[in-house]
Amino acid sequence: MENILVIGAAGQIGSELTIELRKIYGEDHVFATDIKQASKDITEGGPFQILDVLDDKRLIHFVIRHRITQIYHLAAVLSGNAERIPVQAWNINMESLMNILDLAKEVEEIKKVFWPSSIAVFGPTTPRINTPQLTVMEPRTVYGISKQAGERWIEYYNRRYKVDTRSIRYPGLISYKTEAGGGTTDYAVEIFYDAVKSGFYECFLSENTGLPMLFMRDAIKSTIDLMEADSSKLSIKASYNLGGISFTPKQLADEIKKHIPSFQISYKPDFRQAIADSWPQSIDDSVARKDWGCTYSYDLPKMTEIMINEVKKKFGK
Ligand code: AKB
Repeated sequence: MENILVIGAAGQIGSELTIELRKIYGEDHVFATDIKQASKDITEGGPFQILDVLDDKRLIHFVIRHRITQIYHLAAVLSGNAERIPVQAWNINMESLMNILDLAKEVEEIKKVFWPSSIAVFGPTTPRINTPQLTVMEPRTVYGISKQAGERWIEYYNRRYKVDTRSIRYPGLISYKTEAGGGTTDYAVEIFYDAVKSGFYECFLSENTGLPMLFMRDAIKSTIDLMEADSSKLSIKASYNLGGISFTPKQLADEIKKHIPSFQISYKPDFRQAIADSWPQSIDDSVARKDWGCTYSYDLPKMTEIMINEVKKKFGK
């Protein structure tokens, strides 16, 4: 029997992943935690507790008491926010990961650990089109540096201590349940809220900034598929590239206009433009496809239609 701990369950990925994991493993077997209160469907749909991943003593107590067998550690300071508090962001992102890795090394019951990496591990010297799995990685952001170092650490614990770590380099994630917070790809979520609420969006990236993105349903499915894959098939011990769909703000705005013809967009790039310009425009995920059969179901038109309908429902429109 699996007992699963989700750290960061109130966040953009955690709030949807927790619900899917509860469908698979049973609501009493998926323990949601966060440093902030989660939404009702998380707190009422199964066990939820306020827990700080940096508090290693409470963490180990929790893991032993609930006989945890798998950990999804999703808590992190994202790219935009991390640039505002670089040292603090580094400490939070790295200390939390090291706590989890040490825990998984010490507690025999813990069989698998999932930790998200990001396209932020790449930098301006990386090939930007169809970025390969193995390539130059010279990230310019503190978030990217923490993800790159994290990848090396999870691989180290995997090889040296046989901790079964699994990871995906997420592109920008698009979802309607919980808004993103502090990332560079967040424009692709905010745009839907503003399009529905006011019919206007001021984008903090320029119109032709291409970035890889992924609809949350595909991200959740990929995450669970990777965690359920036979470990002998996984050739990558660091983190898998995931491509999803690549588009620019202008292409997304044009797609939104098909549903809301009066929608208007203007462009006022801020400090996040330099971050986006250092990231890939599209990703080669052939290794993930080969190793564990990664596939996607949502393209730009399908994702846009669902986002608009769901955000409209949220605002009673
Ligand atoms: C961010 O923009 O910081 C994140 C990411 C790509 O990891 N969404």
